[in-house]
Order: sequence, then structure tokens, then C-alpha cells
Amino acid sequence: ENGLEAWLRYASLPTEAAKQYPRYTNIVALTDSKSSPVCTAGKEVQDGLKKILNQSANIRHKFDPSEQLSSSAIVVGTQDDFPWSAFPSLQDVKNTVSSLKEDGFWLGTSTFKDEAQTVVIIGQNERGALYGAMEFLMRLAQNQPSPASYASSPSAPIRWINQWDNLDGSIERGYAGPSIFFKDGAVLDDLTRVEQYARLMASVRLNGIVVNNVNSHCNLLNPSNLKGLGRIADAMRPWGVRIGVALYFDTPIELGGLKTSDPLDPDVVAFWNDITTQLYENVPDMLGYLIKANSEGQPGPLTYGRTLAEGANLFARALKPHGDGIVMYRAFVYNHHLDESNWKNDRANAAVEFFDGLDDVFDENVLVQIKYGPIDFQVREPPSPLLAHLRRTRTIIEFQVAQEYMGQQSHLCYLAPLWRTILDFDLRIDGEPSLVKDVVSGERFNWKYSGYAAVVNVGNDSTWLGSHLAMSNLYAYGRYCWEPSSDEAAVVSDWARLTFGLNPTVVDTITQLSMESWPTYENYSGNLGIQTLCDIVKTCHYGPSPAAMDGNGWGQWTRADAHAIGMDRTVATGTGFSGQYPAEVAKVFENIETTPDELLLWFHHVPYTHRLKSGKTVIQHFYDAHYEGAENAQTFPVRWQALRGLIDDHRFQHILFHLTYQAGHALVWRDSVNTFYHAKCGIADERNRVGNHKWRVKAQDMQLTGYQVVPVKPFEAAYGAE
Ligand code: BDP
Repeated sequence: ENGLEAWLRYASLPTEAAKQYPRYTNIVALTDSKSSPVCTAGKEVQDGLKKILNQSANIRHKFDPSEQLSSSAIVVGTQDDFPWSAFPSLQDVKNTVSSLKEDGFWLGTSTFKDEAQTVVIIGQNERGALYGAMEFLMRLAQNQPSPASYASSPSAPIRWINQWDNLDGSIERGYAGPSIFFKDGAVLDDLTRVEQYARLMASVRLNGIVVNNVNSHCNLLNPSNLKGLGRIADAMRPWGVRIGVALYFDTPIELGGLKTSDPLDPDVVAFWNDITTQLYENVPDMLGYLIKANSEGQPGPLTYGRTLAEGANLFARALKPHGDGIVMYRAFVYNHHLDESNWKNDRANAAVEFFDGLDDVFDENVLVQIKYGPIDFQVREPPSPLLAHLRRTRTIIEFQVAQEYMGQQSHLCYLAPLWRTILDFDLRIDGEPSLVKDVVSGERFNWKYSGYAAVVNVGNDSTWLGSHLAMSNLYAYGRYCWEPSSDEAAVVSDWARLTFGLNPTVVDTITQLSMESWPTYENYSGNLGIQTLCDIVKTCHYGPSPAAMDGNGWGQWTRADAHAIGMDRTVATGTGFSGQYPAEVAKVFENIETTPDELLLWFHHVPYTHRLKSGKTVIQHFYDAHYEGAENAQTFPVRWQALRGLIDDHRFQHILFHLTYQAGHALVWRDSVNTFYHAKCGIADERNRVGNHKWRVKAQDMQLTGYQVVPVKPFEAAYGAE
């Protein structure tokens, strides 16, 4: 097994289990159109039945009430096309179905003319019908019979992916090979993988994707790429997936030959109107435009003395005449040349400051896309306070499935527990319950259109993300967009059953390892809210480099010196960031006593000897956590070994290799961070471990000829600095 089918393997059920199911002979997929998701649903059910139950069923597209369905059938269609009168027992279901939200579905069983049981799948729309069909199959694959009656609606209408693919085929922060969309400046001819990606997306009910990097290039919009985008959209549409594009702000200058890209210049307006018209000719159902502007060197409206809203509205007005396209304007606006010597500077403040006063001036088809935390996909962050500032302007929260700061798929790090710390956070806007998940679902401010985006960055490796276990994050992301209160362990167990089979030892082991993985990674990579202490200067964002976290222009700082550590972000004595939250939350973070330990160093600058609520000092907690994290990582490959023979050998070995690597790298993390802070503060580890490098295989102990001993940078990563 090479991972290509991911969780949609539809592995055959054991014979005994398969016997419990009816013999399905007919699939009725109620549609005339071959590109309709309902048609896709029919084929998918046919394929799934063959693989899971070894049954061959026919597909037809019309329901004929005069006909006798000689044995069990599966009927799938939209509420409008469903033959309600043929199913008197489903009259009550009609109300349920009409109250489904967009993309929702009803899945149940009924009898037709007192004959054999019929599985009925009714979508609120075509996409919903497909989601219901895949729900039926994924339950079947887990040996869970269809429920008598099950209605399901999404938490939010926007459930999208962002791919950071470049036209040359590379992927920014991609860890699984080249792009499945682009190569050598053009859209690939063979889009088979794109279709397969859309299938995976549909199975977890993701309905949109922005296909190119936020650091975009004007050539995306040349005539042949416009056609290519049309082909990508065509490949994904049968799976209910719509596409959008990320734009480069200076395209009018660089592609259009204009003198400016000023959003208020009439020629610039005309340029974007024209490009937008051409895009819609190729992609009639385009989602809209994702804009990264005035961030990390990208041009934007501020470059031309205009406001962010004037920039966003330029695109909004170009989209408006063509349908429901939106601008996803990223809140990730900041200057990456921050002056470290001014201790009041704080990158965390940027989003709220830049968007201050703009809530009422964005056009109604502009949504602001906000990373979950104020910095950048760190191992632990509080939620972005901007989520509490925009009331009229709707928002999209941005997560990252690509584990940029989380071990980049070489470390197992199941992210759903991290996402829940954000989604379940109560911002107490205006003193009222305001869970982040209720803000982004639209419930809190009565928005009709808002939701989720995640940077995924699959590549053409057969594992999609570069490692089999990393795929639980993509699966879970879809599940959380639909139902943000899902239980993290239950979600990963479902994924494990679908991906590796029903053996309880397999499922339990994968669930346990996954559930421990984020806390373990946090322990050895950067705890107490200090961020992921990785290299950020060389921009690889991988591996330990605590020294790089200070004195850099990117504003990811720990403010560590010989006596104290942590960013003072209080209003009273610090950068004022805590004051960006609504009053009740601000009060909690302003006060060192009420700030939870896990975010202590995010909000406060404290002596290494400061006592945590646990009673430990900060530095002792650092030492202990790094030892505990690294120690637990040592158990991962050992526990995995117990699955030998219970899953296919190819994937078993691949994962064993990754977990073994992680166990080793966790030691490097442990020793680097501990040695670094030990050297900085000179306070001994109470348990006298720092410097012992337990379990490390030291280069100094090896026998090789022809090698020179050299100093290592950063010194703390090596045993004895060499
Ligand atoms: C950072 C990435 C960088 C992205 C940027 C973004 O390191 O490659 O371009 O985010 O989100 O995390 O725009």
C-alpha cells in the first residue's frame, strides 16, 4: 500500500462481517448530468460496494416507481429530485431535509413497496448528496451499518484548502514532492492527482481550494494558465470542489505593463475587471481571490498610499458582477524588518493594528482570513484577537495542515487537540459567550458566509503529505470544519480504521500515539507559550535553534537573557497586546496569576526562577518538559513495533522509519534547548541531567578516519559544541 488512496481504501470487510449486509443490486443516482456530484456519488458507491462487500451493483439515473426493485437499492439525489411520493414512510423526513444547511444531507433507510430495505441518501444540494454517499461508504468500511435516520449539516459554509504551489512546480512549505497542479510555469497536462485530491476533499466535506501560493506570481494569469485553471476547475467540480486563486498585487505592472498597481487608478481597475472576466470565462464557478498584501515583502495597497480596505475592495468590485465570488483578504499583514531594539515592538499586535477602523469599510464580499494565532502557526498560541474585532466583516480562520513549525511531517504531530484549544476558546466579546468556533461558523454575529481555510500543501508523493501518519491532520481538518466540537480521539480512531483496518490493537495504538503527539512535541520543542523554538532565520522552520528566536527582524522573539524569559505583552508594562482582547479575556492575560501556565511566557517576562502554578520554577519546567517529551518520543517506535504483521509491511516500515527518526531528533531538541538555556541562566537542573545527553549517540564516541573535528553552530545542537 503506497498511501495514494489514503483513508478511502475501502478495504474489504471480513467475510463474516460482510454477510450482515444486504445484497445491493441497484444504485439510483438521480441526475442527468455526468459532471454532477450526484453522478460521482453513484460511481463512488458502486466502486465502494465492490471493494468493501465484493458486490456488483448497477447504476441508473432515473427512479421508476412502477418498477419492482427486486432487492436492496441505494437511492441518492438532491431533495428536489428525490421521489418523495414513492416513499410514504419518509414524509416526516421531508421537514428535516428542508431544514438542512447548505451542503447538508440525510442518510437513512426506508422500504420501497414493502420490499427490501432501501438506503436513502438525500442531499440539501448535489454536494450534500455526494457527502451522504461517502458517509455511507465510510461507515460501511468501518463495519458500521447505516443508521435508520441521520441528518447532518456543516458548522460553516466555507471549508477550504489553501495550497502554496508555485508555477514552477515547487511548493512553499511543501514536504511531499512537487506540485500536483503546476510545472515549468504552466498547469500540468495530467490532472489525475488533482481529481484524486478532490475525491479526498469531498470525503471530508471540504468544498473549495485556492490552488496557488499566497506569494503569487503574475504569470498565473497569462492566457494559457487561465485555460489551465479552467481544466483544474473541471477536474475538481464533479467532487463538489470549487477553485479560487491567490493574486499578486503588482500584476497590473508586471503582466499588464501599467505604470502602477494603485488600487484607485482607473487603468488598474480596468485591468482587474478584464482579468476577472477572463477568469470567469474559464472558471464560471470561481470561489474568488485570496490576497496576501503588504506582508513579508509583498506589495499591496499600502505601497500606493491606500488603505487595506481600498486594496480589498478593488478585487471585490471586480468579482461582484460575476456571481458569489469573494475576496479572502489575509490578516497576515506585518513588517518583517521589525526593530528588535525597540522592545515595545510586537509582531503579535500587527493584525489588530492594521485592521483597526476597517470593519465598516470593506465591501460586503470581502472576508478577512485570519491565522489562528497572532504570530504564525506556532505549537501554542492564544487565538488571534482580531477574531473579536471584526463584527460586520466576516472572517475565515486559517489553520495549517502542513506541519511547518510542527516537525514537517517527519514528526508525528496530530493537530486536532491544538485546534480545539483555539476553537473552544471563549473570547467573551461584549461580555457574552463567544467561542471562536461560533464566531467563525457565523452564529455569533449572524453571518451567512464564513468559515475555515487550511494550508495543506499536498505534493505528488504517493503519501500526499510525505508521511502516512500526517494524513490524519487532513482528515481531521475536514471533520472539524463540519463539526468543530468533535472528539479528537474519536476522529483519529475513525481515520485509523479507514486507513489501516479494523484491528483494535492497530486502532488503539495509532489513536494513543496520535493523542500524545502534540503535547510531546510541545514539550520538547518549546513550552509555556514560548513558541516553537526552531530555526526561523534561515527560514527552514525546522529543528531546534533557540538562539535564532531573538534579534531577528521577523519579530518571533522570546526576550531571553541571563535572568528572565518571555514577552511582556501586558498593557501595564509590556507591548499592550493583551489589551487587544475583550475586557474579560484581557484581564486574565494581563495578570500573571490568572494566565495559564501553558501561555505564561507568551504574555509575561519572568525570571527563570518564577514559580508556576505547578510549583516548579520556569527553568526546571523547561528541563523536565524537554526530558519528558524526548522520553515519550523514545516510546513511539517501540510501541509501533507491536503492529508488525497487523498492517501491511510497506506502510509499517515507512512509519517505523519516521518514528525512529523522530525519537532521535527529539533528543537533539531536548539537548539543544536545555543546553542553551542552561548556558544562558547558569541554573542547574535539579536532577542533574543537562549535559549528560542520555541516549545520544555521540560523534565523539565513533570511530572514523579522515574526519576533522569542527565547532558546531548552533553550539547547543552538538554534544560538547563540536
Ligand atoms: C509563514 C511561512 C511563509 C508564508 C507565510 C504566509 O513561513 O512561507 O508565506 O507564512 O502565511 O508561516 O504568508
